[in-house]
Amino acid sequence: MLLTMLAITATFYVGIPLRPPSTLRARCVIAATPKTELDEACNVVLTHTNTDFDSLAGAVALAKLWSIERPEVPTHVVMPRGVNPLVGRFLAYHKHLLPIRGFKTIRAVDIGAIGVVDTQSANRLGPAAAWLENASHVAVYDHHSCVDGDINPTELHLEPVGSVTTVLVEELQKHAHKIKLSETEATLFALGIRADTGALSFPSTTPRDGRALVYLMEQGASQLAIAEFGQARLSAVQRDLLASAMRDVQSCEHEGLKVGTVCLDTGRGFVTGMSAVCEELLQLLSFDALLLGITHRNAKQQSFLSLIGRCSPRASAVDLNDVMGQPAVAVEEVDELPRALPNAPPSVVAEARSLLNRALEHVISQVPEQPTAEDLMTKTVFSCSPGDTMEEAMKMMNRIAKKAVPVIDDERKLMGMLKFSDVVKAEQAGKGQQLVKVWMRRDVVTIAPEAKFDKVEQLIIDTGSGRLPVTDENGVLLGLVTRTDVLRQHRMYGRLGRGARRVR
Ligand SMILES: [Mn+2]
Repeated sequence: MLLTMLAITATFYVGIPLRPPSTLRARCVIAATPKTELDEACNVVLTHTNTDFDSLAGAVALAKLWSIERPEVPTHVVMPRGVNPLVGRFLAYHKHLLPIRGFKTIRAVDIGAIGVVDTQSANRLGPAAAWLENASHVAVYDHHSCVDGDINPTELHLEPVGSVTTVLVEELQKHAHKIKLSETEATLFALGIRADTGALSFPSTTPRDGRALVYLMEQGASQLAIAEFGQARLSAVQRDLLASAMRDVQSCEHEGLKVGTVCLDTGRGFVTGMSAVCEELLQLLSFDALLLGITHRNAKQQSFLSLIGRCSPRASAVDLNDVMGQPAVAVEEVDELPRALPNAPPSVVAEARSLLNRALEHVISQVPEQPTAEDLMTKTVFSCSPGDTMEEAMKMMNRIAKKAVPVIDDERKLMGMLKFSDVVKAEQAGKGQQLVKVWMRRDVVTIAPEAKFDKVEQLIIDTGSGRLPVTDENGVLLGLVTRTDVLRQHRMYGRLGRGARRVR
């Protein structure tokens, strides 16, 4: 069946790009192997496969650290299999300035100590995993907690920071009197920290990452080089695929989140850097969650599907690891064929779409139901009556420190809103004895108690009033939803507890 033709590979977040057939890559490496550098005792620091900036920077930093901690033999940095496109571009300009050696140029018997950075799993070391058995000493530096590593290290440095480079820069900083960083090193380390912390914006970022970045700037990290090499640039092929994706993406709303799915076909083999395309699409079309499926074929015309998922901070409840981790089990009939994929056989298109739909259902099942206006609102609301004088209203509003209060009649029916600025105006004009009903604003936007959070949020943002009265079908005031309630729902601020309601 078709199913055997399709393999699922999952990448998520600043994704792990899929690798091209390894045979091709291996052939290149063998051809480039110099024979003269063999037979030399050394230490080795390994990045993980598909090396990203954090693992390369961490590895170079550890090699630098070992140049003073283990000075007897040289320490080489080895990237066991493949680098991501950003790192590839950086290396094209800087490789000669870094202590990098090809995997094939090192004999296992020559290796003393091995350093592993940015992972605790042997299967992320590609062919270099075999070296671990011979090593006299294995040091692991990582920042991923909650992973079950299968490397049994002699020393483990596991720190809850945003990037592993931060841990090693802190170590180097302790030896600042002995070793100076080159501009290239400071720049690479800064790129490592920026990549894994989203330039200090990801939730996993800590003050330690910020301090390490400041230190690297002081050590001469080049802001120009960071701007040049830290930014993904779409290739012509990536741009074409992005254009197709923008045309064909299907979008749905679920519990206030905009979720998109799109299936693309490369028309040929694997295309690197599709996670950058996914990211661009998410930003350009303001999706909260986006699933991108890409079909491609190998030299034997076997079809593959790569799935990439990205989420905005609003979709924090979605766990893409969980979605992508699902096995590609039985595929049932597909009722609707997408317009995209002109180059792929229809059967592959249908199967890819079906797998994508399954992933979409999984994402949707993870999104919690939104709270309603009734869930969000404050029920104990200060109010005044239409018959109160402006002077009385002013005294009350000064006491409770509110910028506006609802005006309700004896049956709690909402008559209007009274603004503090109007109260002040009345006072200044000597009209403090006039009644509230003369001054109150009658054109008030209200919301029903069953309205969902996204509607409430949109109204609060659009009206700019900062508070929205919740009324029943008879116009009776039930409560108020405020900006603070909206912010609290987004959980951006840890200290926005109940006390924060007092903010004017
Ligand atoms: Mn990392």
